[in-house]
Amino acid sequence: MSVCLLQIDTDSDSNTEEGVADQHAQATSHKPFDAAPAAHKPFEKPTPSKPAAQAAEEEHPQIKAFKHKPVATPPLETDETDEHAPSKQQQEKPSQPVSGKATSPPKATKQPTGELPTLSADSQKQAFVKRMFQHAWQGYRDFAWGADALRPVSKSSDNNFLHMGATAVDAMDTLLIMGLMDEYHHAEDWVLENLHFSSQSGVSVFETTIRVLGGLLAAYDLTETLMPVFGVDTPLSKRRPELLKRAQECADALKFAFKTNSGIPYGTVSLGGNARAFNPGWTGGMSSTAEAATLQLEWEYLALATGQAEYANDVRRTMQAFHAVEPKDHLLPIHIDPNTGKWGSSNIVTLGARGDSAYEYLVKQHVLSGGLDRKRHAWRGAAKDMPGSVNKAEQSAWSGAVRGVRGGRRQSTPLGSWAFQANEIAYFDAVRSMYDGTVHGIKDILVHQTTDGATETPLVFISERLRGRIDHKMDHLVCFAGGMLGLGARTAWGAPPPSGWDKASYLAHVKRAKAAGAAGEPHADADEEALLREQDADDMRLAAEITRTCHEMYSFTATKLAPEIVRFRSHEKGHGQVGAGGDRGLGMIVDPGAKHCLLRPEAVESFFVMFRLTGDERYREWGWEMAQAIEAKARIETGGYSSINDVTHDPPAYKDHQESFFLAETLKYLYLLFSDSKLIPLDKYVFNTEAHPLSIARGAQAAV
Ligand code: DMJ
Repeated sequence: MSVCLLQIDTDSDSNTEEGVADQHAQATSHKPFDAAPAAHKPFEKPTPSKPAAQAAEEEHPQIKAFKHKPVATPPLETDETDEHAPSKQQQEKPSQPVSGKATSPPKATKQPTGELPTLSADSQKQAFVKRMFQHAWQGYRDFAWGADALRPVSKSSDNNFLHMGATAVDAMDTLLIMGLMDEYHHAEDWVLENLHFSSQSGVSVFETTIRVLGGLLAAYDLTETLMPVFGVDTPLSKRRPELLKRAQECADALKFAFKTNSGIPYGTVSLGGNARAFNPGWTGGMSSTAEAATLQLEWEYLALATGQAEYANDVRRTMQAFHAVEPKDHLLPIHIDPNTGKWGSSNIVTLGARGDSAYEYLVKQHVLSGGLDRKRHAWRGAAKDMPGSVNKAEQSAWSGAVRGVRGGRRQSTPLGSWAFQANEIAYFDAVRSMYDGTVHGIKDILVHQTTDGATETPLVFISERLRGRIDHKMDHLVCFAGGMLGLGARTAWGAPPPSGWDKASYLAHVKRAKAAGAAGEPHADADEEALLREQDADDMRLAAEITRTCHEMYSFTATKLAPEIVRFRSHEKGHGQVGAGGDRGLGMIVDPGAKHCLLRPEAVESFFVMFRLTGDERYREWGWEMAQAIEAKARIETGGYSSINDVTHDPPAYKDHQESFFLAETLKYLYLLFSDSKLIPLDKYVFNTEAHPLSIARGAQAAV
């Protein structure tokens, strides 16, 4: 057994873009990347945004705690660069009144600290979801085997996305989790015999990372870590080592995308003879924030599993680049220039397309490094399991630095040194602090609620900001945020100052607390813990509210399926708000330009995470309603489920497409929602953004 210690080097670079990118790909020529080393500075804790003291006007009491200040809303303006932005006409004409009575939010029944609840399975519903998966898989196997996706209505295939058998590799770990071993081995054989990274052109670095690299790594992980669940003492696949090898080949094929001036990777690569990394012309040379900042879990894990630090170096350099330009309000614009490392001029902030998983990975990097219990930080495990190849001098420098960290004397050591490697905790501390800052920004600026609706309970939503103007619009993609906020609350430390504290006095307080604590443990001071819990509880409330809104996005349509985008009515004037008058329902409408449904996972992802964190049965009820709606409206008898064109029209018309994430994510989260809490527990695994579970603190355990 050996463990790798990660080394940050200072001479690589990069950038990327989001799930819609492939539709726009018109590869044009690009600046060749050059390899000038970027200046680096050790991470410092970012300054948390100061909570606004003033109470938000006209607030519903239940969200007062997490909405700190009103947002200035200058005149409407359409941002042409946002592909999801509806036309002005669409904004001014809400298409349909809505009606219905909103449910009240589930209570965050458990304190955000303490043990996770023990939950038993609902076996009948779990079996139902498994049959759904088998039906989806059968369609793919019969009509699209080896292609990226199934076209279930025409019984044909789509291979224009990655050209990597995306569904097969994306679904492997779901097959394992469901115990469908014959199908798993069939898929694994196909992947190991046929999936190579040598000829694909114009593929997304992000999509390949989250679906293919993530899929391979999760299969590698679960074939070992699920052994106790299966009651066996040998790995679930003899070919397990080949999975890691293939994952490494995948990363090796992509890694030149990181060779940019800034550390922000390019979004697209062409492999093979004419290999190049670039951002297509339609991006204006920009990388997308979500894409560049959603590679870290997979590449970090690969570094730990292979013992090769270079994979982590690339993605940490990307994090440094983001850290260097972190805005004062901590909200991340969705475009960034890989050459300069500066934000693009579009100035759009969203937790939807091109922003979403950047926020998610900030908190999940921290989780991967140590999990729900900070004491399990990888470096602690690593400290006792030093690799044999490390010499004595290095070992003692490393242990000295660990002691420094433990003693609360954070060292500002140059990146790339052994001391910095030992200072892993400082790295993840910095990333976690970025996350904490973004949560403040989200609460201060983006969180709003409906007003004037007929419902007793307003809907809380996360809006977008377009060049300084708030747009009361929410993509289904944003629904991941319920789970993210819940997870963040359960793993909080180093949180920004709670409401009522100014930064300076809070930091002084934390410093005193740390100095007083035995061995400098960050949470050694009870008073500090109480403050952090207040913040965590607040985040849990917001998590529950956002998740409830996402449930309403399903239950208020004719098909009981959610549209791609909704808009909200609110007194707070904003860009694209639902107009006053007529609408006496939820204060939410289907965006007229985005009525389709791709059977996306984000809402059920939050149901699953929130159920595992709180044990509130309502999340299971909501998941069950969703499963029933998918079964009723999207099932194609000959095999598979189809995305639909318009959720407001029943019966709906089919898009004739089954996305790979429907098998990788939607059905996996549904299955796990009804499983007992011992299957893929949240304190042992972290899910990548494509729902591929990776063992936490793998570095402390990995047999290389
Ligand atoms: C998936 O590929 C991932 O969940 C990604 O983070 C967002 N888009 C799709 C699912 O909606």
